[in-house]
Amino acid sequence: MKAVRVRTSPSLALVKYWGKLTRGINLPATPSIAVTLGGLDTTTVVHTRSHGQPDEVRLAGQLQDPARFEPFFTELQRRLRSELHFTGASENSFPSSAGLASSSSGFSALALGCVCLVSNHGCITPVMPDAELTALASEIARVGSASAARAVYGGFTYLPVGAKHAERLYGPEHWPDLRILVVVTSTAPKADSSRGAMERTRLSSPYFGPWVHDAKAICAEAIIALDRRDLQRLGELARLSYLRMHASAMAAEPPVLYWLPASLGVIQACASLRARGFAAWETMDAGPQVKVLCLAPELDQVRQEIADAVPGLSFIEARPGNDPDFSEWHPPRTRAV
Ligand code: 2P0
Repeated sequence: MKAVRVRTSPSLALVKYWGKLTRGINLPATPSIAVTLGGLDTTTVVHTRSHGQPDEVRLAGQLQDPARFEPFFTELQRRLRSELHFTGASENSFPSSAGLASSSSGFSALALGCVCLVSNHGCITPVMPDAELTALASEIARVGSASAARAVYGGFTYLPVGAKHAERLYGPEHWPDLRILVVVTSTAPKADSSRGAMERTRLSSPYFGPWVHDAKAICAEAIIALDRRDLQRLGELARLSYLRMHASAMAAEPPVLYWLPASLGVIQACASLRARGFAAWETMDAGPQVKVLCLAPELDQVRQEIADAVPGLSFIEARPGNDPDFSEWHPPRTRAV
């Protein structure tokens, strides 16, 4: 097999990773737990390259900056003890670089595809790498983007402080009626990359230390709430986590401010829904979109009330996603004229 198609979904943190340790590459300073967003897809076709050709990545046909991928491919060669080079061609079913965690699904698909090609060399049918190889793919994906370490798994995941790879907490069957309503307030690519913004927060925000200090206790309690499928408590902890992350980021110099007026409108609409007894718990990442945790029977009403409260939004409905899937890829046949 020389090419494989891998589908992954982005990893939405319920408790946030924001900030890196000063040693290693992309080792998180805070622990995170996440749900993989089934319903948002990244599909990446990965090929091995002929000898002497460099690694190359395209997103929606556009060649990506090789410098962004260099540490990832260096780690890949080192960990797989392989001199192979690869090309990856990726498409997202959702807006890229807009705070919807496209780097998590992008790097996880690329890492899984490369691991699959190396480990399946000579085989015909691509399969999900075994647990050990998936952990290895998670470790390699982390060097591309720390959140990508989580996106090699479906369901619910955990990335501890300083961890090289993520762990699976539960598959999607743990909480089948959980829904995540992705509320898109803007599809414009963000001006402040999450990588630069979190480093600026670490270096200049007086609140970075307290944010890191609190994060472990929030995460430990959130793991218990997730285990119990206790949306009320998980929602409260998710809210603490995203607001403390953003509070520390806003206090950086220069400030990191991802929120738009519409983002705040959605936050207020969720508070109003909760005041009327609905479970609607919002969270935000490195962008202006708001993601709302709710339960399947209330999803339509939650969406309608948010749409009525804030004009101009669009919505994507997600649920705990499945594990990545793999299929063999063949080049399209060119017809003789
Ligand atoms: C997360 N985010 O836990 C947090 C919450 C955004 C807010 O991980 O520098 O693209 O490549 O490791 O993973 C987004 O940052 O950053 C992110 P790098 P990444 O999902």
